[in-house]
Amino acid sequence: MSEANKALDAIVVGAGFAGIYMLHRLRQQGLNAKVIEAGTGVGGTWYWNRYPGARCDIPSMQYSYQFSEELQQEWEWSEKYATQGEILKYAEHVVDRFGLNDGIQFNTKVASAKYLEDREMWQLSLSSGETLEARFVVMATGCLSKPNYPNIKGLNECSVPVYHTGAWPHEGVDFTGLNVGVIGTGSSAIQSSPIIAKQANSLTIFQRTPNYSIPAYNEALDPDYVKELKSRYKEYRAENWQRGFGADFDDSDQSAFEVSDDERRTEYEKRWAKGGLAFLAVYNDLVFDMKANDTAREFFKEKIAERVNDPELAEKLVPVTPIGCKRLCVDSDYYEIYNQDHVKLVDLKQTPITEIRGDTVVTSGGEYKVDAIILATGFDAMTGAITNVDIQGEGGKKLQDKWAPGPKAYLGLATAGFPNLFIVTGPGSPSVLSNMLPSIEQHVEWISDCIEYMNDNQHVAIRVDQQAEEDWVSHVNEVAQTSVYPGCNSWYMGANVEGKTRVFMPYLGVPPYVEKCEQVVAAGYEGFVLSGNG
Ligand code: NA7
Repeated sequence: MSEANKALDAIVVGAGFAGIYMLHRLRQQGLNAKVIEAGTGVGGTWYWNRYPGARCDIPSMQYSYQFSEELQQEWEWSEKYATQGEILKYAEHVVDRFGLNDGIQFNTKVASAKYLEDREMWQLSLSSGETLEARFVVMATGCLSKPNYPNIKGLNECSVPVYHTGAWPHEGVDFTGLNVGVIGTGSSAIQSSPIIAKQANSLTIFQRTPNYSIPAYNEALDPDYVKELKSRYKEYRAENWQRGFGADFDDSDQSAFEVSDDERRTEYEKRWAKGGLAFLAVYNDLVFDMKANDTAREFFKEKIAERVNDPELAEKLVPVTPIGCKRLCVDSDYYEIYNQDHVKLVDLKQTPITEIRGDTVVTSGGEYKVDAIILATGFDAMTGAITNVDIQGEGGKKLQDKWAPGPKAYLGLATAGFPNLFIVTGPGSPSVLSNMLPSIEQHVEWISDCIEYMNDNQHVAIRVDQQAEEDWVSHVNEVAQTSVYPGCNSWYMGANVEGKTRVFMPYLGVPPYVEKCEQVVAAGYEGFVLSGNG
């Protein structure tokens, strides 16, 4: 066998937080693993999303690895919510610290992965023309990594520069004096628009669906707070594993209706004053009971009205969907930009975009001449980057075909018909409904422990049992139905991508999920079939 197609123990696709930790774990086991990464550097979503104002909406003291006590003690975050740049530096630091760089092949995409049934090996074709073989494949491709490009007539032929927030130029873009159009009003638009508004001559925001946003109140981290938290970091992390979203949102165990209207109002004000995603945990039924959710919706409506001077405009910015149903956004002065004369909102529900003609965005109600267009139109979330690779499993079955009616994966970790192929934070796991970094660590550790177990017991292949997968997918849906989440056209449902089947993809509830993963292992990988000499 030539050097080019020498067999590896494992190939990891993607060098984001999942891929780099996976490489570290596999190397610790003495395995020969390699990461294939499309970008020129590590960081995954934080490598690509370099738009102005990009930052994490989970507090930085929680959005970090916990596998190394030294790392978490030594790394210093500067702000409550870390910027994209700082998170990228952190990822680079981790790679240097654990000597992982030589295990990553950059500038290379995995085009296809084929399971060779006779040899129980995976064969991967790379954009570089190389072919690699490995026993295991780990898809560490991220949940928000394949940009969603809208199907708008004339977009590809338009005469002005078009930027997608999820594929932002590394050198940055200077919008000084330009007339800028932003399409979309999700988190990326809500984070970037206040900064772009400062530079641009005019900013026109094209809104299809309004989103809820709460202030971030970002600030420099208080050294005393950091010191105190670091003194009990391990315990703090352990506590967070017991919380519904796997993050410290100061979770309440009270229902919104256990308190009087006045008390509830006071509590909402308190949470608002703190800002951030923790608002969702103000009552334990906020995302489960529509009536509880309605009380918070009314509160948000008032808050938006307070922040926007023009009542008619404020009305257009108020969502009609339940809070949390689409991911709550966390902003720094988003609504306030609408009080500036040079910022305009175009409500696409009333006047949809019909085409982009040259330098003009044309809607059914008017024409908007722009110098640049920003597509803040999100991602083909959770499955897009996986099905982007032509994955062919047993019997020549393609994953794209299997998942066309909706993704099916057992625990979000693996999928029937594709032996020895693992997914980090795949559909059916808490992933985007949790603090991503701890969830990534939990998956990476589960997968690497499984590989170690297989090696120790001379197992050659691990397969998902079809029935276990069906049962798990039904359970994911049942749990989702008890909540407000399936109640709107969110990317959790795949509803933002034209033609994508609408299925609620993440699993709601970190503690029961982790418990299930542990039970599966304790029961000898229940729901999986291990083959070989074991
Ligand atoms: P999101 O949250 O998916 O937002 C995308 C926005 O783009 C949203 O407002 C969409 O409206 C809008 N969109 C998508 N396609 C179109 C078309 N064709 N025409 C007009 N508007 C469109 O992506 P983000 O990048 O902002 O955030 C993703 C996550 O990253 C976020 O939740 C955080 O976790 C970080 P829609 O709501 O679909 O009507």
